Amino acid sequence: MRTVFSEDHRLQDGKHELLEGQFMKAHESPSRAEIVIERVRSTKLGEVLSPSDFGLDPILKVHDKGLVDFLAVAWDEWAATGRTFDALPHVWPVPGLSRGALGRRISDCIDGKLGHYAIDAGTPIMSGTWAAVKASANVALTAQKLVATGERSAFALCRPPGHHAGSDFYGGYCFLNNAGIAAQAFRDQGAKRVAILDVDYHHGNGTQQMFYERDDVLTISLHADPRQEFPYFLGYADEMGVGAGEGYHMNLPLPWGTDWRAYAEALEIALKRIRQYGAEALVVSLGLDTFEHDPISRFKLVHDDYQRLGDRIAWADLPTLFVMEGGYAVEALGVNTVNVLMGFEQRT
Ligand code: SP5
Ligand code: ZN
Repeated sequence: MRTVFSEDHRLQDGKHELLEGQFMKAHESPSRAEIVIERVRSTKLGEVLSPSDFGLDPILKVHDKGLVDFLAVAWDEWAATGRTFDALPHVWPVPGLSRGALGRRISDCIDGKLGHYAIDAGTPIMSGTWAAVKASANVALTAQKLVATGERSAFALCRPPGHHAGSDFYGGYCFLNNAGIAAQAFRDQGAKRVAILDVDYHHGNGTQQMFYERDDVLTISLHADPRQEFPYFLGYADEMGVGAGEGYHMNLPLPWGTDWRAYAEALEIALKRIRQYGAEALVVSLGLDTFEHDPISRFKLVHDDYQRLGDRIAWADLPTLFVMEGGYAVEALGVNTVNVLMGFEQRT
């Protein structure tokens, strides 16, 4: 399997995030991608390619121009106030602070704009953020092209991750939805039906929102129950799509402490639905934060389970694009990620 990777990921290097009320060292760090690419190389998984530049068009197919334009200038506007530290929001337009039928006003002030576009205070913006974010989307699109032009699978080693970013919001360490952008590219290149399987520990709220009213992209997320976990407000089992999209979204929330046994049962439900749907391509939002030692998560998957995960995904028998999402037990991240990819390849 070939991997697409860009050194530009290093330009996203947040100092801090607000996590559970405390300002702490950012978990989503450059070391994450470095350890994964090292493992890809040392295991000789396959060739490593640099991304091509696809420009903004494929991004704007699934993201609002307002968000994209904001991300491009957010740091400059923040820095223009004289602030030399990472940009984070601190106030949000919750319903009681909103104008209802009058519509959302976007403040002229950078702090108002950050609150408008961000869902959390855990996703720092700095001078290199936009360059890293664009490179991450290009990594996904380059790997997507490999699969669309005949490769059985490819690995997009994206960083920053994407699945918490929706059409018009960012957060959860994510800015643009790399998996969603890639799924849309499959559609635009002729695939009639595409499935996105999200195995990150956290609910793929951005992916859900992006495709919620569509039946041409089936979205399924296995994740920690939002009763217990971020993003709290979405990810419940009764969210199944609306309008044309009704029946084309599936949430499989699982409790803290979930191990492979329970995880595999939910995974089987997801994969059977994907087969039945008749997808022509599969995009996997590959988060490894389900690992037993992940510092911010509470599932109990072990190293070998990731090979099983790859093997099960291969059972769907579809052209498959793996897109890197979360995973914060950095020491183990290279092994766990490549275990999934090797497990996938060994079945085929
Ligand atoms: C891509 C990705 O994995 N993003 C994850 C962002 C998670 N940020 C907030 C985590 C909050 C963890 N604590 C929840 C515990 C209890 N209620
Ligand atoms: Zn996650």
